[in-house]
Amino acid sequence: MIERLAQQLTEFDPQSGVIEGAPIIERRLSDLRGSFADREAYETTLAEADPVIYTVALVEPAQGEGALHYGLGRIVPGRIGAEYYLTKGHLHAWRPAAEIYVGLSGEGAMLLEDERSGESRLLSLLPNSVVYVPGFSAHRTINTGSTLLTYLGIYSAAAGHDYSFIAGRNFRQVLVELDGQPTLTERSRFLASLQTPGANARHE
Ligand code: S6P
Ligand code: ZN
Repeated sequence: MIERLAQQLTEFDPQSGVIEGAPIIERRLSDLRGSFADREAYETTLAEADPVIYTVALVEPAQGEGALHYGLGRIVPGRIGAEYYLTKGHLHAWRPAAEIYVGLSGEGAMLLEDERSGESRLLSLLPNSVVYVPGFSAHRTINTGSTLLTYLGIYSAAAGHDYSFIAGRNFRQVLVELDGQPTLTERSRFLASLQTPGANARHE
């Protein structure tokens, strides 16, 4: 008899972020302390409410060499100060492990940062688009739209998550709304612009 894997076939609902039978990780604003650049805006918002920023439904049908895991991510729209709602971001504990992201709904972006070169790259995450995240890349997903951003992330069961990079110094770049447009700018430059009202964080 053929042995069938648990969760070999699943159905998902991007609107609710639910995959039948899969556990859901819920990240609220309070779980994202240190993720957003504008600390004052973060504390002010958190004093009023602690909304769910994103959820991930996790499917782990098998373990071990060659096996795959995947997650259904769902980020609500919004900003803390000028910075769009985002995921914490991580490197894979097994650094060479790549990942595939498939955009399902909404408008967003993936910010990648190569751990070895420090190089940043911003890639659109849109419905019917696929983003390849190479190994050794810290990656974070960002909702730049006004609706839910949903996607599937598919990765090696052996990849693992390393969040210490983010807890340490965060990404070098931030994606902020400037003049109504998503704009990638250096974190240090953006932080300096917060200290100097009227200053422009844009690269001139
Ligand atoms: C896992 C994959 C995604 C993220 C999800 C949440 O390798 O990249 O499923 O877990 O986008 O992000 P984070 O940074 O909170 O794990
Ligand atoms: Zn990942």
